[in-house]
Amino acid sequence: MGKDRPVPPDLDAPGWDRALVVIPTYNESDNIEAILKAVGASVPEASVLVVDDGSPDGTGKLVETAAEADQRIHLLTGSGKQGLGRAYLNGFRWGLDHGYEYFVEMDADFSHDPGSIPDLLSAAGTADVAVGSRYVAGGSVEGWSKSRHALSRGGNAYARLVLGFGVRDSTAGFRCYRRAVLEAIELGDVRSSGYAFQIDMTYRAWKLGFQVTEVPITFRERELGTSKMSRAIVSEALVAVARWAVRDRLRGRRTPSTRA
Ligand SMILES: Nc1nc2c(ncn2[C@@H]2O[C@H](COP(=O)(O)OP(=O)(O)O)[C@@H](O)[C@H]2O)c(=O)[nH]1
Ligand SMILES: [Mg+2]
Repeated sequence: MGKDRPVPPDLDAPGWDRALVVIPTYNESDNIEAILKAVGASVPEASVLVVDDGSPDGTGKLVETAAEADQRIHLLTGSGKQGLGRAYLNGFRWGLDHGYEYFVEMDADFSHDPGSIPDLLSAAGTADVAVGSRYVAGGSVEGWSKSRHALSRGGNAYARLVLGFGVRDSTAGFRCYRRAVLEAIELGDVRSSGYAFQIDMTYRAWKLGFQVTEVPITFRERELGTSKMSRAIVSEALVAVARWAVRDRLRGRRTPSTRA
């Protein structure tokens, strides 16, 4: 067989016009217009849903204006700052109701390169969850101090060890879920926010037997706006991981179910 023979398109595979990029925002007026443009340039066929918690800096207004000019841009407004987890859960429900197949999570602050979205979508086309990973070969972080790096690496090693999955960057906020995963997870049971939310969703997908794959990405610390990361968010994750591990050990359920 000639190796130049074109690969026939998989007609059953849903196209990226059924991809929804969900971006949670709180006070991202310095970044939001540019990130919307960059996402549109990287995956023109995808839709974008910004989940803004009524940012006092007017982020929501900027999104409204962008949405008037581009029908692929949507805004969901939360009532007050409710955290990253709540924003994503509301965004996922909106996307499930609107028939999307691929759900990309990304930050508004350019820490996640919109140019990597196609890599995540491609990987999610064969796996169920594609995690944009800093900690697999080819992945990296730019702009972090040694101590910030150690916190992230340590937290990830801890989650992997305690929960028993193989994912090296379970706190990553740049990822893509297939619709089936979000339908299978009881979204109403998910209470965590911050980094705990990302670990929680990874652990739930893995326990349900979905394939979680990691795609190398470069994470860059933000240049504009301010981080909402706090000591409370880190503590929430550390405590939650221990609690889930103890609960599942008591129930004798620590290995993934097998999916056909
Ligand atoms: N809707 C919403 N978005 C949030 C909230 N907290 C953070 N974000 C957004 O989540 C993304 C990541 O937050 P960031 O502060 O950059 O966290 P860091 O990267 O861990 O420092 C950014 O797009 C934020 O604007 C929140 O309470 N509600
Ligand atoms: Mg950030």
